[in-house]
Amino acid sequence: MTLSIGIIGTGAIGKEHMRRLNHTLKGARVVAASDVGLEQAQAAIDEVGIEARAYASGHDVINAAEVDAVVVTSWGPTHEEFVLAAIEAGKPVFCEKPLATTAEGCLRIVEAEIASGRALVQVGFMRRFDWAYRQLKALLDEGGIGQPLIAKCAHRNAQANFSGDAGLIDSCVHEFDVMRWLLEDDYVSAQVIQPRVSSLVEGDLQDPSLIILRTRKGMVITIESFLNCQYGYDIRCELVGESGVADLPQPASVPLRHSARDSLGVITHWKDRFIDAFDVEFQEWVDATAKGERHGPTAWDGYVAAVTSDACVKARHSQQVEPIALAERPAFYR
Ligand code: NAD
Ligand code: ISE
Repeated sequence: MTLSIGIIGTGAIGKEHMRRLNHTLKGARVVAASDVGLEQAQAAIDEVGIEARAYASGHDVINAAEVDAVVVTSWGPTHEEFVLAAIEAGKPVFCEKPLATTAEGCLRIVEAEIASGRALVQVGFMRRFDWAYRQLKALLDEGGIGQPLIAKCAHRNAQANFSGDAGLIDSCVHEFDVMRWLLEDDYVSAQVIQPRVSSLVEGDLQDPSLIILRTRKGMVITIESFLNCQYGYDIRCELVGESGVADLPQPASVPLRHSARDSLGVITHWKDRFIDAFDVEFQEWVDATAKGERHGPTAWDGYVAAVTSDACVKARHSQQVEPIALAERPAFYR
């Protein structure tokens, strides 16, 4: 069976996913697309080089008879509306992060999905599908470092044109999700510490930042968020356990000795660092969706990430340790 997909939002990542669904993966094809206007959707269809119909609105895509499942890759503030409409139409929906821009919005999706009685929603937290994080998790699960005690993460973008609190919401949301998955734990509090701002950052962005999360099982997690580190795209995670220390494996590159230096290359963009993770994430989603099964990060995971982002934003402004209080997890997501 080939899963026929409608995609809403044909910007940077929308086109990437159109390409991978039609040209890289098996069992799926994009048959419909929309953006803010018909022309934008048609231009993306032409650029990617696929046979698909352009629609004027995301709701038309969701309700199109030829569409079995929906992928939402439009701007964050539009996600809630489209995910709710897909649930209403009874169609499986893959939504890029964030699931919604507020925790309340995520809860509305959680409630709608439960009311529908079907597991329809997956959130695009692709790090759970990354080979490096999967290796680290396998080592942890087999007791390779004993009980984990401390995690030290770094999320560095070469340049990101963000303002305000966007780094805590749009960027670190990946750590908020992947560390819960890796450690099988939940957060209880957040603190955000600001060093002086890099002189290479423009506008009101406080960059870099240091986030400290405490977990229910008593771990401490630090996340250095640096959106304008200049030198590359660099994702780090060191786990300190009772009997050993494990590091997130890094992508391979050709070791080079040249001009009196011994060096390794550094990737410069998330698209390249996580290209394999996106492929695995979508292939597993397509396979599970075709079988009517649930797979991957749920609407509940989207909600927890949003609550964590909210607590971090509050902690940055209050300069206090802020609690992370979750609603009770519904049986549907246990
Ligand atoms: P983008 O600005 O390049 O593309 C967004 C597109 O959505 C634009 O083409 C815009 O015209 C369209 N759009 C806006 N409102 C719309 C509407 N009502 N209906 C249909 N289309 C609409 O942004 P992007 O970088 O492609 O990001 C899109 C989403 O993907 C964001 O939520 C972002 O956080 C997420 N993202 C995730 C990752 C990841 O690593 N998982 C990476 C990049 C982006
Ligand atoms: C982007 O939207 C992503 O999701 C990337 O994974 C992240 O590293 C980057 O900071 C975000 O802007």
